[in-house]
Amino acid sequence: MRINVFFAAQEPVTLDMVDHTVVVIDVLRATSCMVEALVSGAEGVYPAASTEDAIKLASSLGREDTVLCGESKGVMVEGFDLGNSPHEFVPEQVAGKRLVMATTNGTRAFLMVGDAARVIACSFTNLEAVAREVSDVDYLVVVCAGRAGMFSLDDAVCAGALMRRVCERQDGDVEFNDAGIAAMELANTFRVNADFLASTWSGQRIVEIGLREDLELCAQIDRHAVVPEMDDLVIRVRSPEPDREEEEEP
Ligand code: 3SL
Ligand code: MG
Repeated sequence: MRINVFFAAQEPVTLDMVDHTVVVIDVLRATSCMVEALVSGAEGVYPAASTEDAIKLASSLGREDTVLCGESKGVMVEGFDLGNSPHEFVPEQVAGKRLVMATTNGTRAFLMVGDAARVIACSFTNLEAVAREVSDVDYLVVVCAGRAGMFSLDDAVCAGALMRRVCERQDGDVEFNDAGIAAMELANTFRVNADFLASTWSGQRIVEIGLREDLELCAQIDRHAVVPEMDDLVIRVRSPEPDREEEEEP
């Protein structure tokens, strides 16, 4: 198995991915929100590159069953239905709805890798489910959304934690690029909790805008067992959440 990590979603990320499985990580907060939304019964998440694109897409899909969500500078965009706090994505708001989501880094990262064979969304909250899902691929690419094209420690530690779990499942050799080696070292160094997230560049901003409670949720490792996967530019749940399935049984 070969694992290549990109520490930020930039142009080179788009190269040579057609045959690869790509995992996109934006712990704060896009992929954490996607996981919550899909577990809460959202029909699918449509990532948009900008606020303007999101508004256009929502009106072409039909505004009635569409929830416009995301952020600009961390806060909800005027005219949107929801912001980018994972707590907002509860069943009362999103069940059965299409979500059109525009965020500064996370949703753009998905669009950059839209040509890959498979694109999966990962955060700390669904780490184990994703590790299980990608453990048997030959070539894995992990794209950290980063912030403004730059390194984000929260995403890098999540990438390293994912790789550690994937490696634990391998019998054979695993090769990494240098960013992959560094990500695994980082995952060994930092203990993941809300204080850790609050210490990061992205986390500091979230605390500043009064949304520290988001960090508590985003730090909950394996809170859910879903694998969100993008198909035709829509992110949907690949495997149902076991707890939910059990609950639904007669
Ligand atoms: O950039 C993104 O995609 C974000 O999720 C940023 S923020 O955490 O909502 O500010
Ligand atoms: Mg981020």
